[in-house]
Amino acid sequence: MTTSKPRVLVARAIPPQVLQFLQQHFVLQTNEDDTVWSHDELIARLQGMDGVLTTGTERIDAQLLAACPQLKVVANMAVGYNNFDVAAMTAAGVQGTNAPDVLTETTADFGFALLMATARRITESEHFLRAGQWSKWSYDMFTGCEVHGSTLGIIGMGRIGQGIAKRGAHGFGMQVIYHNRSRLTPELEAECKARYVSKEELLRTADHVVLVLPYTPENHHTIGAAELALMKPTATLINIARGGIVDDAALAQALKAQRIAAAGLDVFEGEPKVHPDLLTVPNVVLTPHIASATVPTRIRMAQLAADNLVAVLGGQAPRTPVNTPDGRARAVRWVA
Ligand code: 8YV
Repeated sequence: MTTSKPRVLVARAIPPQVLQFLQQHFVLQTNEDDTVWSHDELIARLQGMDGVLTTGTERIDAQLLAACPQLKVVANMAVGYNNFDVAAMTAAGVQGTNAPDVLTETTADFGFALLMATARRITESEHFLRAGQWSKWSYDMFTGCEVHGSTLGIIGMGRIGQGIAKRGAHGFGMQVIYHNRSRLTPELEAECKARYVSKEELLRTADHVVLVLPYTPENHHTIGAAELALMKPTATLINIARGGIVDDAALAQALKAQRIAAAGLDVFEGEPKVHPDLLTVPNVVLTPHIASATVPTRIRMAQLAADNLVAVLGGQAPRTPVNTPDGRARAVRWVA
């Protein structure tokens, strides 16, 4: 009897140890140059593939699914999966998976780091120093916003939001308020020392507003000019969620006019492009979508995506599914 291994495409560069692991299980096509393929190129490369490991950059939509009828599983190396058309995947019998949990604490650390950098003007003052502009100490040089004891407002209270709440409440004595689609259980609220409020109350009262919600059509421009106008002029806004949740043009205007004190952004509308006005205002800290970027976490994320591919293509349930295409699942047709 001949044995055949499933065919898997790894759409971007991933940690080499995870690539080696995948090589043991599959006939692999890789992208070690880490080229960002166009949608058409991705479709072309997916011909004959049973599974694919994606990152948030690759869009999996109805057109792609129709052009790749043999595809059975798409494993995203990201907790967010707004690059998936989940309904189309379910209808096509394609299993989607994401990579939650393994990045929660790392991403919460980064959210807090970005908040601190923004409130205390770390990058702005470093640029000033590097530019040779530091000639003397002054009492009001780079005075920022208080972090300890202030009010932390979190919009999107999933695992990462809860991690940020705990850091703020327990580490920095902050009053934590949150807004979410659904309230946490009383036990979780107590653990996070967090109080549920309306979005409007949060925007009006928080000293630091942190966005950690998933990007969905309903969440498009959750923060626009009207919401920014509700915020305190001394407040900061931190976005580690997704581009598109904030109206970046409106934010740039608000920062320029100092309608809010400062912002910290790790994600952008249309990234890797950044709204040009954000690049010219001083009171914003900008980072290139690195909230989960530590070596161990990126390995864990890739390994979880790889484990999901092995499970699904071996006829098992994935560890972290995002849909249930049961009944209509595309057949697993090779003999291992
Ligand atoms: C990823 C992220 O690095 O997990 C997510 O949702 O935004 C990041 O951790 C990025 O999406 C690449 O896959």
